[in-house]
Amino acid sequence: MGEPYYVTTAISYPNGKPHIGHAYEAIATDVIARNRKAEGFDVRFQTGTDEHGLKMMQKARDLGVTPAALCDEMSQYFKDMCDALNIGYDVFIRTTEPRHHEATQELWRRMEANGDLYLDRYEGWYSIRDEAYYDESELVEGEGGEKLSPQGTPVEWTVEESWFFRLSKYQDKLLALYSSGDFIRPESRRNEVARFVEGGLRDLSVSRTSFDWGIKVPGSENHVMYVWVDALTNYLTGLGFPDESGDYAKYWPANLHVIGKDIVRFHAIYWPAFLMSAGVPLPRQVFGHGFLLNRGQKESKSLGNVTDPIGLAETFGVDALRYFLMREVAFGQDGSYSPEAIVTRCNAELANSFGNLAQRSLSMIFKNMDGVVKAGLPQSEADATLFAAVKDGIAGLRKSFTDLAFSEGLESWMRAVFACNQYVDEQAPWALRKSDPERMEAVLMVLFQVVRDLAIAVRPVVPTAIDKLLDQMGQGADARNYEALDSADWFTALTASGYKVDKPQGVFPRLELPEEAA
Ligand code: ME8
Repeated sequence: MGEPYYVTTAISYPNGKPHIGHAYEAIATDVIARNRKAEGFDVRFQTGTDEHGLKMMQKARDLGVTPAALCDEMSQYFKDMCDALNIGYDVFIRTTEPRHHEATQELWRRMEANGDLYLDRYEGWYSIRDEAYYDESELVEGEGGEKLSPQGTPVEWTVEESWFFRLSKYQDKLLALYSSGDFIRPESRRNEVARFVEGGLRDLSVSRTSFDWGIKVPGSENHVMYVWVDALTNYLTGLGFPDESGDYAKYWPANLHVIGKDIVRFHAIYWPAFLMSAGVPLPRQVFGHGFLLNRGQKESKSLGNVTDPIGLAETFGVDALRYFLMREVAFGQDGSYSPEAIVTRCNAELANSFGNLAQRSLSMIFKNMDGVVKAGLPQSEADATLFAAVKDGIAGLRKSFTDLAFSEGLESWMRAVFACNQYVDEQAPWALRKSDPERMEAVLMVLFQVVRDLAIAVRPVVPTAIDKLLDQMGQGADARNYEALDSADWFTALTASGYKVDKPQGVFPRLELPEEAA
């Protein structure tokens, strides 16, 4: 087994069904996990649901069910989404699990033992109806000039007992962390967070007494923990913390937390401060990806433009959706999607370029060479040039993927695919069939090899289609990682095994715009 690599998504609030943002994050993280596996790492991939807090309690109350029953039902939708999108997680964590309560209480005890938790009073404008505190700046004025919450409910100045975390103590340590490496990416987000921390940190209220759907504070049973203390700890729970042997010893500290830009502050300020306080090593990196917009607009119930990501995968295919998202959106920036954009991108690149290249090549080998693959044929300069271009394109993909620059990586891969299609046009193997059959065989064998390499390279993004293709190319399930790209003798070994190409089945169908979207 290779070096350990632990990657996580944020855990989703299951107070609604999964939306395209959840799908995007899960897909991007899955591509990272599959890419690291392909590079030889021993990968651990965790995702899950964040089930405590006022929002879940209110939603359950509105529906007339218990919060626990609501969580069971809603969490399943997120698991189903992962299955539908081919997300190969190792652990799906739910914060209502007993093991998570134990882990979070242990982290709390360690922060308390370090002198970082103290009881004080929390004061603010409280709405009993919303069960929430509001900032003075958020309030609106009622008809009679009275103060109201943004929801229009009455608020009262309320003083409540609360535990506080000494966040202010960690300002300098956090700033040192940001400047010492690439803890926060992309850089624009790091600068934002650093500016915020430089402005000064106030201690953080980390418990509530006004509701009880949460993790109890050890020794203060009428308090539940602030939901972010609970939620962030999930990354430790899934490794068996507080048991520090086994998975924890192997995979902690996490290599990468993949999250959206709206929750970078929680991951880049609170989380490392809690861990420093508890004496737990810090994760190596937090990456804040951008938001996905529907034709440039945020999805919302009131606009009626909420898309079910599972429906998109059913319409266009999981691999097409995965490819589109990784190719179209520069990782770290916002991006936009629409059915037209998915169809255009996937038809141009997957169906017409790579899919067609693979299908044409295999079908000419099947028809013109009886499916036989042959090694040791004479090589021309054009062949050597093509091998070099493909090698370059794949090296570019690997480098960019390591840097989490997926769109660039796929662009580099696409350049290699274009070089192959140009080679096919120039060599015109269909014409060589009569004029120079030996050269035709050589050309087809070059194509077989480059298609196989390009397939292996892009497999983390479109695993289902690529596995179907590699199945048709005699490439064993254990020979699909990047190590296989460096193998010097795979092709000779394949030809020696007597392998024959069968009548090929296309793996990247041309997409059509569904009628309702056209
Ligand atoms: O924030 N595009 O949960 P969540 C891309 N429970 N990403 C998006 C998005 C969009 N339109 N909308 C949301 C939470 N996201 C907390 C996390 S982690 C310890 C606790 C991302 O269900 C969002 O940024 O609101 C977050 O990373 C993830 O989806 C879950 O969001």
